[in-house]
Amino acid sequence: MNSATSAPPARQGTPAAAAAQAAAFEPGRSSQAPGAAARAAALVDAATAEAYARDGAVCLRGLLTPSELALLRAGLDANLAAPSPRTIVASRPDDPGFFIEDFCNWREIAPYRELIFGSALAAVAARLMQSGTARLYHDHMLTKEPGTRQPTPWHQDQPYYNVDGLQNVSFWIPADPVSRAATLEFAAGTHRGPWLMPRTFMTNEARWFPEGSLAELPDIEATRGRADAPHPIIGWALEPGDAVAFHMLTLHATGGVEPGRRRRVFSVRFLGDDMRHAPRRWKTSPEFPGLADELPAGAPLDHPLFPLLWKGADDAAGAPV
Ligand SMILES: O=C(O)CCC(=O)C(=O)O
Repeated sequence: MNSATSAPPARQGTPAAAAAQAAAFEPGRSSQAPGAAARAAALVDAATAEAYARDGAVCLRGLLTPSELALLRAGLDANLAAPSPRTIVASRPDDPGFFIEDFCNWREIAPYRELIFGSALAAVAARLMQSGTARLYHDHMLTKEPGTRQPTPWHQDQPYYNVDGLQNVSFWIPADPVSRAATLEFAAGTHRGPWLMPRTFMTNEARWFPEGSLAELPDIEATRGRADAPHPIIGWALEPGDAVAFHMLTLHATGGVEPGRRRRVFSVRFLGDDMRHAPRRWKTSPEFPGLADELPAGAPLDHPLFPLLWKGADDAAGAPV
């Protein structure tokens, strides 16, 4: 998502520098984290995989272990103490709270990296995507401080991204308890398409596509709670360690957060076998400056910025579902 009220500053460094930095983590790191296949098999049984394919969103209870949750919190602390140049403030100046986002920090923030490389996230992603491989796309921190009113309106993520394809997943992982009222909600089944007109969150102006060139968002709220809703709204209250997983085309939204309740979230996004580089004419969120010069349109995202973190093992537990 991109709810920026202010444009992010230019990304520091070149893709080549970033690639060199990323490569430092590559040798000997197949990222087949010990036990990941078994944990993924336990978290994503056949019913969960089916629900993901049907609805484009599922709840995963206990996705993170307590030590992984500690890494997440350490990463968030470091990130919030020293936001990157990519940070954006996504709430209005008169909002009683504060909504801050940051992107693509796994190379700089060691606890984020350890969490992403050392957990079962990639293996879980592969099972949900029904993909033999899982490649990291990017990480995205979204923190709403207590009392933040700024909602995140219904939107699809993929129009903001530089990737095409169907096998993808984002994990939305809160570090704080999230009530049913403040959780991320999904319009079930919208991941099957079509692409819907992206609009600015503040002013509702069409973005990148000329008015009328894409279908408009259906009025998801109009059928909230109705048995005949074409796209039922689904969502779950979450405890720290739980997460929701959703497709990059699934319409999703959240409200603000209650006074006295902080909501720190880390979204980690993965790409499966069929995902391809799709340089856009518009500024993507996040941006990957210079990448279009290194990776042709239509190519797999085989680049150190997007490390391959999972390759289906020979054993049944590691194989794609
Ligand atoms: O956390 C939020 O407010 C929105 C999350 C979102 O849109 C995303 O992770 O793609």
